[in-house]
Order: sequence, then C-alpha cells, then structure tokens
Amino acid sequence: MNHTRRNHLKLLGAATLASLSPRMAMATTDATAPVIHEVQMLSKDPDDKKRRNIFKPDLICIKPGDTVRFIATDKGHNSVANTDMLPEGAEAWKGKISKDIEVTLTVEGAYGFHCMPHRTLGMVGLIIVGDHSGNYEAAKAAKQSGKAKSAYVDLFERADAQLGLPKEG
Ligand SMILES: [Cu+2]
Repeated sequence: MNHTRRNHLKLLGAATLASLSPRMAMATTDATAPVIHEVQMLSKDPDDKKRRNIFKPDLICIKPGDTVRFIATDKGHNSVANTDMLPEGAEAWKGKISKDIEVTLTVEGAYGFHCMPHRTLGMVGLIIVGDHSGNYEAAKAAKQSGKAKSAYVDLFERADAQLGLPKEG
C-alpha cells in the first residue's frame, strides 16, 4: 500500500467518525467537555397531538457540569426544581413563565422538576447527573400529587431501564 492510499483511508476513517451522532463525534475529541442539553416546554407534542403540556425530553442523563436549557417553545410554561427531589447541596431553580432558563448541574444525583401551572397535570421531568445513587431512592419516594404521581412512576421506570437497574417486582 503506498502512502497516498494510506492517507486516503485515514481520512475516510475520520469522515466516518464525523458522520456519527454529534454526541459520539464529540466524544472522540473531548469526552469531558460540558454539553448543553435542550428541553422544550410544549403545550402540544408535535409528534403526538394527544400529548399536551409536556417537557420534551422529560428524562435526561447528563454529566456533572453539563447545562440543561429549558426552551419556551410554547407559551405558558416554566421549569422549577422540585425541592424534595434534589441531591444534597444542589441549588434549586425557578424559571419565569414563558421564558427560557439554563441551569448548570454540578452535583451528582437525581433532579426532579416541574412546570408550575401544569404540575398536577403531569408536566414534570427527571434529570440524572452522573452517579444517580446518592438521592435516587429518596427522589423516587417523594410525594406527588395528581397526575405527577403516574408521570413519575413512568419516569423512574424509564430511568431504571436507562441506568440498567433491576426491575422492581
Ligand atoms: Cu406547563
């Protein structure tokens, strides 16, 4: 194999890596670089019009130091941390209605959040930062009202699966 051909193959390899998902491509350059994760606040899910008043996505697993940007795509929503679903030492946040808010999460653990006007309609979400274990069970056991209750049962089921935890009987 001559030099030119070898260089060509090298380039091809780089191009293949770059065509992978942005996250994976980023991981090849700097796995520790902070990432901004976007969560939309929606009155209607454009992919399923029957789903109303939602955070999309409503479950994310991120690294310590990453930022979550809540985007007021639709009006009438906000993002507020559930004060009983935060790791010890983590700061709570409270966004204004119809406004974007960015939070940078450095403390590892589970973070619950909700939309103030639609909390009991089930407009809630869950963020796992790094190692979930510190307050995960406590967050799971937090009291919920209205439809937030079934929403969190569903969220923790999906989080368990994503974290590779055994199914509860
Ligand atoms: Cu809302």
